[in-house]
Amino acid sequence: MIKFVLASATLAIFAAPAFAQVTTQPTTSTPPAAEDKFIKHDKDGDGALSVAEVKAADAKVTQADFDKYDGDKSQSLSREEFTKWVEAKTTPPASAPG
Ligand SMILES: [Ca+2]
Repeated sequence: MIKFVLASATLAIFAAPAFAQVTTQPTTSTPPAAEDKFIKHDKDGDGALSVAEVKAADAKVTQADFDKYDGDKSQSLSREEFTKWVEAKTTPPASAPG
């Protein structure tokens, strides 16, 4: 039992530096263009785009469009949701003839 405790303590000592090196890097894969647009349209800087902010950016956007990408129905688009929208808008439809 004592050996087990010692072994655990030794592991903890070796593990400590590894924990110290862990940095909290954001793992967002947001393309720079979408990220840039997101920041530009996020007028109140709360990290999400409300329907008003989206409509201010593009008056043609309807509530239905908004709801389609508001995956968690939070009435705002997160960066992730907005990026999906941007990608959908910038990617030509796969059903295009040819
Ligand atoms: Ca906002």
